[in-house]
Amino acid sequence: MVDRSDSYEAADITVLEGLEAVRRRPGMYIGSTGPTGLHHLVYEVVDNAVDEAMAGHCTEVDVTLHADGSCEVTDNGRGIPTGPHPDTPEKSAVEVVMTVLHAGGKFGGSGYKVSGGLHGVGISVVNALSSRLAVEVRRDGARWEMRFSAGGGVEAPLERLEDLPAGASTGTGVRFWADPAVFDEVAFQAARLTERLQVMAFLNAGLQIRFRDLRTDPTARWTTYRYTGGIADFVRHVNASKEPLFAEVGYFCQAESDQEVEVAFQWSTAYNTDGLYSFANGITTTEGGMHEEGLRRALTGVVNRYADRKGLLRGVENLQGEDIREGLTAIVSVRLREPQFEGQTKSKLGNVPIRSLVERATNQHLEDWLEEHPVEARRVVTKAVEASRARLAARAARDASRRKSALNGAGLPGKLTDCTSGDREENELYIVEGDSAGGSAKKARDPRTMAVLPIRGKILNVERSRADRMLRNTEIAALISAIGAGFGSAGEEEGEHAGPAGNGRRANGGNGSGGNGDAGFDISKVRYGKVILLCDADVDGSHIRTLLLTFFFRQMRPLIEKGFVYIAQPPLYSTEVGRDKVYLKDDRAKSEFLAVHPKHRNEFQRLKGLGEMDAEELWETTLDPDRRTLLRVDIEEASAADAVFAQLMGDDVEGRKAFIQANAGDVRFLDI
Ligand code: 0RA
Repeated sequence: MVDRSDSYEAADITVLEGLEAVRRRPGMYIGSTGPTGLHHLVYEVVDNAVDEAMAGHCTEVDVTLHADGSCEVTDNGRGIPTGPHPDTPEKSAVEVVMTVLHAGGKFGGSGYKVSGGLHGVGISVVNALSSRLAVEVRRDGARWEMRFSAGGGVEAPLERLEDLPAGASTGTGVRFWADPAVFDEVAFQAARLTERLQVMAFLNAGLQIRFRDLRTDPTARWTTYRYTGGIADFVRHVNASKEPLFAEVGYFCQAESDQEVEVAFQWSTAYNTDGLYSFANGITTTEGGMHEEGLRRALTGVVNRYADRKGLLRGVENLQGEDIREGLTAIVSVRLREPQFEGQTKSKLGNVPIRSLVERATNQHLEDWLEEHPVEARRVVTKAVEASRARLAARAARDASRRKSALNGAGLPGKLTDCTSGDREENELYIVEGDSAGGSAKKARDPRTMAVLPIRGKILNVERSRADRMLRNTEIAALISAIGAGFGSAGEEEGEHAGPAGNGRRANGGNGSGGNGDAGFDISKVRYGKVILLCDADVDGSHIRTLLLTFFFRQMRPLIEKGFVYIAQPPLYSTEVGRDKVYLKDDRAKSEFLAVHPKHRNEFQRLKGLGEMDAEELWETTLDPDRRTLLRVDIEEASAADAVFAQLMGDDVEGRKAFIQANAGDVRFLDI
């Protein structure tokens, strides 16, 4: 017979080895030891509570940031079992859950468990990476507590603290101190937490999640997230600053053996096509995956069939997915066993069977919705038909402008004053704000290598208009032909056309040229080695610069990615030294100047516009390659920039104003 204390020790050693492994390679379990990993600790604990909620035993989760740096998560679930654990009867279940990797799951393999948690690592990982942790359980008529030391070692065994009155609520509370020996930084960011907690509340209809931050204000109140409408409320929230095509958000769900899908949707008058948000087991899947694919495919098929059946296509042969998705905000949330997260950032759902579930559910329920909502359906189809017409018109205009430039060799806009050198590498296109500054620039430039295109006032905000309207805008048209390389992305058409779905291969688009006629922007045809934005250093100038960059970002992205786009920096101040005028680039240059000229008493003029300088001054301060400073526009991460531009240029007018005002005069924010 085995000595009981022996086996206890043996089990103990295994436990410590498990938690030791987590401490040795934290990145394997929580992704990183930076801020992302730190916040992941909180989500891991909250996910456990959300699991209880999904099992129908918990309705409230409270998250508190304490002044001592700890984070506390309490719930009103069943409470972690306090009795002996079936596998190691000498230990309480609380101890096992907190110290054994992957033991967080409910014991005994009880049927339907779709757990959240990015890697489903379990709460023991939080313990391993904390310098201290205390767990409180209300269960079996009593309040219990157990404490752990740095790395998850047992500091005090599970203790029964007090009896609770009959009928007292059950639950679990976990308070942990993230270990500064593990993390680069252990201060939580409230905004980061609340953003995720709000999404969790949206994804779990009816669940109440509260948050409070007592670190700076010990009397801070709770912020409460609770949405009885679940993801339908989520769509309403996303569309809050938009103009919906119809009032009521559409919703459907379907469950099957061990997987389920929920979809909520609403169209607005917006022109964006990236309003699809997807989740798997409560985790955001920013790279998409099978659930998104299923939704896109079915959406395209269902709307096309409906439009055709009702005679709403009016001359348009076939609506493309992008036409139908224009202005759509949709959320698809799936729950499944063993989700496979793939892709660059492990945020793409790989489980193939979920695609057909989502596709079947959408085919059936969206078709019903369209039939039952004829007024709404007609608006949706009408918008998609308009989007389709606009897309075809833009393509025709693009083809025409390409033919024109092929015929007359140049087809250059009248406003452009071109340069003479044939060497693209040394050629520069100055895009200048305003006709008068344009005039100075034309006089000041080196005509061999510098071309000047004056842009009048605010160019069209391309974020808020369709391609055909964009092309009719003379400023934009001039920009496109001056640069000479077309615009837009090569017509990317997904394998999601109406008709037989096949197996994901692309069906013919039905409009002859397919994606190939739509060459899009071709960087090899760009006529200049540098495209330089020359705008005033005021709020208007910064707005125009942002509009131009948005245009490049949306329609000529490689131009930014390949480092062709620059920002000229006209000086901010001028002052007189004797009979000479001195220009100073910015405040730093001004203080450096004052350090060198401590006795300088003359005033500093703040230069408001480019128009205030004559040609010679403009050359000396801004154009002369030997003296100027150019800022290269550098997009490190296209997707991050994308979000910033959307926020900046999208429908949220107030948010955009605030952003531009906060950043006006500071061109550095453009170096995203
Ligand atoms: C193991 C088994 C059961 C619940 C839990 C763990 C549990 C863990 C956490 C972590 C935070 N809150 C939690 N709530 C519950 C099942 C309990 C039962 O069958 O009664």
